[in-house]
Order: sequence, then structure tokens, then C-alpha cells
Amino acid sequence: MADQWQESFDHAVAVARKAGEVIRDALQNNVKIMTKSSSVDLVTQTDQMVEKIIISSVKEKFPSHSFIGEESVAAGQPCVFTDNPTWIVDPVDGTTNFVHGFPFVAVSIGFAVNKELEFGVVYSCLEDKMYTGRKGKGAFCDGERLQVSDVTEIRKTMIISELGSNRDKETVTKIFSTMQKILCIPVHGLRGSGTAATNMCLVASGAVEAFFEIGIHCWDVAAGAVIVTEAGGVLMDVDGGPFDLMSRRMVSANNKTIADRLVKEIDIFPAERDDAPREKK
Ligand code: LIP
Repeated sequence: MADQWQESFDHAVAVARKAGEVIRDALQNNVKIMTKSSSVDLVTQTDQMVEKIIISSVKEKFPSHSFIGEESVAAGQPCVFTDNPTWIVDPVDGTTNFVHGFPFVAVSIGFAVNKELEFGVVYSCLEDKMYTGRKGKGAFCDGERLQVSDVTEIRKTMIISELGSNRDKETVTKIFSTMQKILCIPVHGLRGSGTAATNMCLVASGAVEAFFEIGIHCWDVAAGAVIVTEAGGVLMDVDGGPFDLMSRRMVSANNKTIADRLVKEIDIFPAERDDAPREKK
């Protein structure tokens, strides 16, 4: 049967690479930095420009497709996930890293049809690494097939997570409490790249055994979700239930044994769903 999403996938890879070039060029200039939900939730003109480049190029080739873009939602567009072919875009995943020149910044493009993720593309543009995953066709990094780690003992794992941008003391206490419990299992190590998409590609490549976070958005993880599962990994909710792309929380791991063990340590705190009805501004 003709592969009906091949053209969309090829375009996602091409536009992710082009977006990465724009991001690298922007690093040489003093881009304007703005804030969103708080003083530490940063956005730059580069985030906005790169999202416009991605979305306009897709609209030109696939005018009937839908979009969920981080900066479009931040500008007031509703985050509506329908059965229509939908591009789920984080133009600059790791914006704070980008602002500080910390070398992990990714373009993340997920694509779903009938609310099922069909492919994911994550271009780690400062490393120049192109991660891809297509449903039923495997996951790759620059053409090399990806395979998750085969570790099943939690005490032999490297775990990756993030501190996020929430600075509410009660929430931060829960985040640190979770990290302390996991670290003291003990695990070999706890890391964070600063971008969820990159963290998930590290799970897919076997460099770490699991990524978890509460507070992420669908655009941070849509692409990585395909790459992890196509590399043999698993996804679940932080309470052990099924993964829910719009829930703003997830565990991705090399296998269910590790995922189930991690879930026991996670202190859950609320995060408003991406698709929650938004007050009219
Ligand atoms: C980032 C996520 C990361 C999270 C950060 C931030 P952004 O995405 O990738 O997991 O901890 O707070 O949300 O905002 O750089 O696109």
C-alpha cells in the first residue's frame, strides 16, 4: 500500500533541518527575549520566527492539515487535537538553553492522524543530530537504527528529568522530593538536558533508561513519543496509567519494569491539560 505519510515525513525532516540552521545563526545574535507564564518561562523572537517558518511551509504543501504550535498556542490559538492530520510543533525545545548558549536545543515536530502519532522528528541542532521515528518503521539517528537499553534493574539505570519552569514552592518541593527518592534508590545517575525532546531521544538511543516529567506540553513530547516507542521503549502516565499526550505528564522508559518502578517514586502535582478549555481573552 502506498505510504501516504511519506511526503509529510520527508517535509518534516527537511523543514526541521532548515529551522535548525536558523536557530544556529540566531545564536550569533542578541535575540530579543520575552517571558510567558512567568519570569523564567522564556520565549524569543527565534522561537516565534522558526514556528512561522515551519507552519507556513507545511500549510503551503498540505493546506488541509492542522497545527498545534507552542508559540501559536501562547499567542492565544486554542490547543485542539482532532482526527485531522495534525502537526504538533515545538520550534525551539530548550529555549532557556538557547538563551544561555547551553548546547542542547531541538526542533521537535510530531505528526498525528486520528489522534494516533504517525511520526516524530527531533533535530538536535547544536549537535547536528537528526532523530526520526515512524510508526511501524523504526527509529533512527542520522540513519543509524536506535534501540533502547536492555537494563531491567533500577539500580543500574541512568534517569533523566527536568526541573521545569514552575517556581511555586510546593511544586518545587515535590519535584525535588521525587528526584531525591529516585536518586537514593539508588540509581547510577540523574541527568537533564533542558529539553524534553532531547531527553526522549536519549532514552531511544539507550544512553539513559527513562525520562519522566510533569509540566511538559504535547509539543515537547509528541515527536519523542514515536521515537521512543519505535526504538522499543514504552510510554505511560506518571500514575502508571496509559500515556495521554495532552495530560502534561509522562514517563518514557526502555521497558515496563523500569517504568513501573519509577512511577512508585513520583510525587504527582497538578498541571492543567493542554486541551483544557481556555478562558476567552
Ligand atoms: C522545555 C521542555 C522541558 C521543560 C522546560 C521547557 P521549551 O520546553 O522541553 O522539558 O522542563 O520547562 O518547557 O519551553 O524550551 O520549549
